[in-house]
Amino acid sequence: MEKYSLWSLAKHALTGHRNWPPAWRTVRPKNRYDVVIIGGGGQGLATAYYLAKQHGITNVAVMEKGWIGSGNSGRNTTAVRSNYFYPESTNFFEHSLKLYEGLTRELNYNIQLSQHGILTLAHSPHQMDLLRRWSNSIQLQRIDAEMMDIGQICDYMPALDTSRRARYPILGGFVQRRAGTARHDAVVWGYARAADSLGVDIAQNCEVTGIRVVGNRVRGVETRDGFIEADKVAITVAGHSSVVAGMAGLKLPITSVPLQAMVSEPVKPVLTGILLSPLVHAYVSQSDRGEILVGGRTDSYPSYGQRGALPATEDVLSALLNLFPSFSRLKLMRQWAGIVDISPDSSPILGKTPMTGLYVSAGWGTGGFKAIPAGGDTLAYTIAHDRQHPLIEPFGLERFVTGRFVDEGAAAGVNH
Ligand code: FAD
Ligand code: PYC
Repeated sequence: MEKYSLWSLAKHALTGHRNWPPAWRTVRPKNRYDVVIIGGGGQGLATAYYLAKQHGITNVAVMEKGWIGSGNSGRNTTAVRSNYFYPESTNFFEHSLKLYEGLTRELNYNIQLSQHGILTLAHSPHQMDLLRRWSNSIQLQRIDAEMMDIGQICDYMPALDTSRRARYPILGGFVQRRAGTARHDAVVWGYARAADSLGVDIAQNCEVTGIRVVGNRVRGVETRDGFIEADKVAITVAGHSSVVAGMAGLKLPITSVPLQAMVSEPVKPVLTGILLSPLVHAYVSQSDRGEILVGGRTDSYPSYGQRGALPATEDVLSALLNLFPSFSRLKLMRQWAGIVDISPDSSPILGKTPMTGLYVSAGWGTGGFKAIPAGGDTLAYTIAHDRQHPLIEPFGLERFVTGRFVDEGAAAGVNH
């Protein structure tokens, strides 16, 4: 792996980047691997990286039907935080946030982590009580969270309409200051480059069309270029989890719906951190380029169209203007969507399946970007030992039989 010193950066800039080496190899997949990972998003690439780095398992292929990061990992709004409600979730997401805090160094790739906080608003006394309960629960788990009164909110985010005239006046909120954003492409490319340098094969434009199962044991995957034998197969395909799991005869309790995001023209810095209003239903931040980035509710019906429908776009924009009336003068530049896979309790489905050698990372819904380091780390452990990592024991498929849900709908950030 090339080390990027100031000198090498200057040399590449002066030569028009013509001799810049590719960050990962272009491979033709082999006939056999120890582990095949289906899906080259952040979760799949991180799993491959930790398999090689932590467990010495390097005969691994990541099979991606398009280009890496072309799914939700390259379409999300990049929020990273660990302010969930139940200890099962906060333990897992705090592990992820800590891994994010060291990731630039770990991967030798600048993931542009920016910890300017996430502020969640309350617009009624009842919501204030809920936020106090939520932030107390997080503090009891020794994770940072603090309540803010209206004066503190004015100082933190002056562009926000904090007047009593607002359509939904703001009463207060709570902030997690270590939360923030990380550059999504960089997270994907950083894991890809590091996994490749440890010997992992990354095969792009290589769709998996079937999973071969004999008896109750996985034997490998079918692709357009033929069969690839594998002892273990992991499904990390976000919006297509039910489709791909169905290839092995596995039924997942997942609904797939589009989730949109959009950006304005760039403006000078006006926002610090991320703002979330569960009532008007929008979350807002400002990208490094200066665009106002906004998202909100999912579309109302299941679909595999990666575009999103107009009613949700209108709702999100109207929510944005409730919070920031001055943004009505901005031009909207781009809108896009990804397909998110939502589980009944809004928590991930992670780890072993009833089939020997088949593992799954699904049900991330609207929140799996922040979970990429911990999802990869814990799934790699689970694959290597064929034993659920302790942090993801609560997130196994069997909870839909036992009824031990981890209901994080209220903390998921945006509604499902
Ligand atoms: P993906 O990145 O979707 O990767 C799956 C890959 O599998 C894709 O590249 C796809 O092409 C590939 N694939 C599918 N089928 C096959 C096949 N048959 N063969 C081979 N490859 C296949 N999360 C947060 O934490 N914070 C946020 O702020 C946030 N905002 C979001 C905003 C939007 C608009 C969206 C859509 C999502 C958001 N999320 C957010 C959710 C987050 O993006 C996802 O949970 C996360 O990226 C999932 O990662 P993944 O690697 O599992 O999936
Ligand atoms: O999970 O924090 C989140 C999130 C914010 C916007 C979409 N998802």
